[in-house]
Amino acid sequence: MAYTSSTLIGLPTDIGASRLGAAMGPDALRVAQLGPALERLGVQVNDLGNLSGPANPRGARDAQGLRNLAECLSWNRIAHDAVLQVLQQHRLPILLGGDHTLATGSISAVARHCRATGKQLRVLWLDAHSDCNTPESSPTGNLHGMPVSSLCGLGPTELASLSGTTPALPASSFCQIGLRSVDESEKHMIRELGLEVYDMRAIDELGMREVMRRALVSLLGRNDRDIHLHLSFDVDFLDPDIAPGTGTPVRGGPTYREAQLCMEMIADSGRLASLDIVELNPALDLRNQTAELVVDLVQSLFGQSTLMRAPRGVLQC
Ligand code: EXY
Ligand code: MN
Ligand code: MN
Ligand code: MN
Repeated sequence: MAYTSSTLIGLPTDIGASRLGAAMGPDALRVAQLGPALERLGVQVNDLGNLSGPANPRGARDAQGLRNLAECLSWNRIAHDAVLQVLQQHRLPILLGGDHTLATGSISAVARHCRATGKQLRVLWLDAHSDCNTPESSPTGNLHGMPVSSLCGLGPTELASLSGTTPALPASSFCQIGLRSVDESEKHMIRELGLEVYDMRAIDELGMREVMRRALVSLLGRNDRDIHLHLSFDVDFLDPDIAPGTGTPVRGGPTYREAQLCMEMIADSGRLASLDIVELNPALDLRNQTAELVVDLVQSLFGQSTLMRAPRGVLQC
């Protein structure tokens, strides 16, 4: 790993979602022993606890068609500032959401940090959804369906400009994996932005190993000091049979073994430098099994393997 020190940032909000409950995500991950699990792998962990922000007013859609924009903006500023501060301390931030709106703030901070340090940013977006609606196209007005377009400069202006530039990063930095619920408007947006997408059909046809090899190949052979790999992990990426604790489940997602391989191959790249864990909804979970599964997968992401492996930075395929 490039980083042996990590900071957990709890952001307890469901401001961007329709269903309540993701606000309890950070504590469910602590109950599932996320910090101690990382410490067992030799990572030094610091937990900032849960940061505070505005309550969820459960607002109706405004004139722009958005719900809770002001509160979303506050939460994303909090996410941005916390993630930036952790990066400046040369630690690996782990954002504990909270809904996926928070990735706007988190990735805006990562983009700002990469600009300041001359690094190239790659964002892996694990999700059942593409999250690239705009205020004009969104069928729901929920801001957790818009972070990718916001980061690409097409969302609400206040969110799109959080990183200090608009867009925060080029659309070509993104790679989306696991998609299986994409609105018609988003299909056009994916094409317009030229997003690199491996949907579930690609995983079925190519296998997770080849999908991850393609997703990571551009990072290899480069000095890891020049690369920043950010993982935005929406829990609804996982098949709901193994991960029921999420607000927008979609059947037909990656199995336990596919998800493990995905995390292991990211670990093997040796480039992971920041992480969002979002959309865990303990109110919909069964005995915290989804949180426990996420902790299990994050251990693989931080290098846990059954046998001794080759040095990091060597993709095993
Ligand atoms: N595409 C739908 C919308 O824009 O409302 C559903 C979005 C769900 C987003 C979840 C978090 O990934
Ligand atoms: Mn740094
Ligand atoms: Mn999402
Ligand atoms: Mn999703």
